[in-house]
Amino acid sequence: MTNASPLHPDGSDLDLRALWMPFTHNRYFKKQPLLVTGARGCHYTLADGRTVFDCLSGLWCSPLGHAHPAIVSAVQRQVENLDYSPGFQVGHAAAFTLAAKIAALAGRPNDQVFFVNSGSEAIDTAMKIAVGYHRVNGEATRTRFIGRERAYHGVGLGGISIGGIAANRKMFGPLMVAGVDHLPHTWNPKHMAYSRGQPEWGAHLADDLERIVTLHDASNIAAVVVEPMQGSSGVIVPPKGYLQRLREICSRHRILLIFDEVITGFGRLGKPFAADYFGVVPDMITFAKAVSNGVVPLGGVLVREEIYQAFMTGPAHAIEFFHGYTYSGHPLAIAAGHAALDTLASERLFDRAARLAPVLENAMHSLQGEPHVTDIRNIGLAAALECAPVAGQPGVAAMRVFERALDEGLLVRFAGDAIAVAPPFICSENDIVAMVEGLRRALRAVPIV
Ligand code: PXG
Ligand code: PLP
Repeated sequence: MTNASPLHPDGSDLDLRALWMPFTHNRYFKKQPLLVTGARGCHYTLADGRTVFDCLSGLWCSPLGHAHPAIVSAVQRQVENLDYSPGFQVGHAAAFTLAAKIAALAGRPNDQVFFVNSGSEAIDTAMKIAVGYHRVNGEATRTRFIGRERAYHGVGLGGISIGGIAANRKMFGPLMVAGVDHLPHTWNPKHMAYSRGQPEWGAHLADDLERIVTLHDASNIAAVVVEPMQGSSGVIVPPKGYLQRLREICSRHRILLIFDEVITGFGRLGKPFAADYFGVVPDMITFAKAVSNGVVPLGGVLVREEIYQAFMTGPAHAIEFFHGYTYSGHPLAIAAGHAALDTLASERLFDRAARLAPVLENAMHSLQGEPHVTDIRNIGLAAALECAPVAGQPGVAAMRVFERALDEGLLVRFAGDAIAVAPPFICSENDIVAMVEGLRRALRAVPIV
């Protein structure tokens, strides 16, 4: 089978057949390919020459926009000086200083950082640390995990097991980690449609954790894992008091609380971490994405000091934790991480995200009443709108809005029937207003069927 022949950047025909694209409707894409040829600031250039606004900061990972000069030059310098060095048995200084920088940023200067290459790896790593910790602590029966419905924790076997999106799980049943329960998700349009920021309703949903603890007994439970704000499933914002209640129940039963901050980490809510925003202290924080502005893959787990210390037993010459990746602490990723975090700090971009948040909130909520829209949610510099599904064709309504938004010069993200936006921190108020006006025109252009 041959494809339509989109132009390769060098002008030749491009054969699309060999690449199996991730999380993509491959057949649809290959009929009408959307190729990106460049990126600068808040915009991408497409193969047909159009420029589009990056409404989701890459896949939530590029708050500094694209081709930021500080990151470009840091990575260029690094590749010339030390392109790779193993992370096992030897180290390089910048990995240690970046770990300290992240712990300090989190206000937890004695914490430890374990570096990985993605959010999925961060979650698998945190799950191993949790189970290992209880074991070295003399509580080897604490092996169960509690996740949430609609949660996205990446695509590793650990992440899909505690994750709560059926499509990501249903094919892979036998591969999944045994012993996982799921708390209910907190989105309930009847009680919270069009809430601005945190909904008033829903803190009581955390009490389901008590039920699960009673069912299995706390002595069998390792950790509760939640995204403080559920990003992938459409910006589901925790009800007021909900996360505090989870923390209180976990502490009472000595269950570890893990915040998956792969999306919320490094300023998306206008604070370094969502833990700061909500005033809740988790035992571990998983991060990825914005830590390196998406320029070189990097992720990690921030771990409370006493968890690390618990592993530091046995003979000093012995490995304490049998885990790590070839590219843990990769020099290029670490260089990108330093440059990204230094730039976020020196340009006070968390504050800027906090200042832009109400602009995004007001603009997005002005879409209430537009065709298709049934809910609008927002927190920090992230928002989503829910489209009424086309009967029998879930996801199609949001896909049509995505297509029309592209005609308006906007690259938005659709997941299910939600459209999510999370613009770069470096964008202007005008960019946000223009983005939402483009979305409005897109919504109006999509026929109601
Ligand atoms: N945890 C959370 C909370 C995430 O959002 C991961 C783990 C996995 O990270 P990696 O780096 O393995 O992909 C994620 C990733 C979207 C979208 O459009 C979200 C993610 C990835 C791709 C798209 O919402 N989140
Ligand atoms: N598979 C094989 C055969 C390997 O040798 C390795 C690492 O040495 C891996 C998988 C794991 O790769 P990574 O460390 O990049 O996750």
